[in-house]
Amino acid sequence: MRLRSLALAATALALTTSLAFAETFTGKVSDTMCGKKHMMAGATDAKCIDECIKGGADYALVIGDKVYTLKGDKAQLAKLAGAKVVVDGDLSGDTVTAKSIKPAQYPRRPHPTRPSF
Ligand SMILES: [Cu+2]
Repeated sequence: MRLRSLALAATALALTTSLAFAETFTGKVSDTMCGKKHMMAGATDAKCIDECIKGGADYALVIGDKVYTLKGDKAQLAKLAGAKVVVDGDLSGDTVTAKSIKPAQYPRRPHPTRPSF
């Protein structure tokens, strides 16, 4: 009986843990100063983001029309400035706290169909 309730408790715990999930967000790395559009004349998006961060802005994740503040590894974000990324993290209000960030990949082609024997 005791073993059984332990197993149940473990299952319940596993369920709760998987419910406290990280969401996946796909968007473009920007900064909170510029948001969707970078205004710095003659500079690339990455350069503009770099300057804005130096000027005190936070990194931002632009998803469609929405601009979220993006908290994460700044060194990594600096490399991905202006790039399309896939972020695993938590959304709270307008802030995405990243657990992992990776460059977005183009959709994979379906596997070529193999002849069946
Ligand atoms: Cu900027």
